[in-house]
Amino acid sequence: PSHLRSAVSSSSSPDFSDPEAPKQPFVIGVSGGTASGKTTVCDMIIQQLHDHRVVLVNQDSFYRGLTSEELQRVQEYNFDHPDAFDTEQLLHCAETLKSGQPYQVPIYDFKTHQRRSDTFRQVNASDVIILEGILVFHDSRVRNLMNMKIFVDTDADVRLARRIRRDTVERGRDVNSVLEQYAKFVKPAFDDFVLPSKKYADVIIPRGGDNHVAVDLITQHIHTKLGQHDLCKIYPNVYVIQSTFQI
Ligand code: UZR
Ligand code: MG
Repeated sequence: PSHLRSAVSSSSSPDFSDPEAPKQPFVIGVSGGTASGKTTVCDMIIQQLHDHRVVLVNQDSFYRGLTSEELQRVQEYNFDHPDAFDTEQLLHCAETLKSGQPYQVPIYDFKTHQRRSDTFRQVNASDVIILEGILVFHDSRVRNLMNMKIFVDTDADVRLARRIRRDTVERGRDVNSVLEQYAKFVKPAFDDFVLPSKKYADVIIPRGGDNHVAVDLITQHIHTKLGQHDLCKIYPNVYVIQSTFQI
């Protein structure tokens, strides 16, 4: 019956057993609170998958640029709310890459809160696509594209300490504004949107990037899946494109 067929085709697990089935990239979602070590975990996975083509797409790239009115009152802007992202575009990007087509990912500037108008990052088709960000599990359509969902679970005090260091060093903020923003937006949005999405995770990694055992287990699983997948035959050129934004 057709309702059964559509239920099967919308499954997040491609059929690896059928040799005639179209080869699709393996899509991994990596979520977790701010400064939990998501980017570090992704970088470790990418390093250990050196024999496959891996691309990392950061949800941060899909922040909407602020209007001039929003910029004037930037302290009141909630960057941790799902509406701060262009989720339709993120979905389109993920679908395009999953179908094997390249995508031009926008480049967001955290200092000006604007997208760069002069350039973008070309992301090519690959064996593995990693979607990383605080709210990548929020939208069910994006979530359903994922073959594996990882939640990086790091204590809030460790995350805040890292966040202060990163925002002052890399994102041009002062300590007071970081703390104010954390109390006003980051923490409430974590409780309201990020933490509830943890239930969708297949794997929860405690201690983030310090957890080498977890990353080993995850990459072992991906290797197994890609072996069944036999994608290396489609993409013989091995190289890695990394995100421009790092923790
Ligand atoms: P990660 N963010 C900014 O600080 N400025 C911006 O222009 C856009 C985003 C922050 C955002 C969120 N929140 O907590 C964080 N605030 O980037 C997400 N406040 O990035 O996942 O790397 O922590
Ligand atoms: Mg990051």
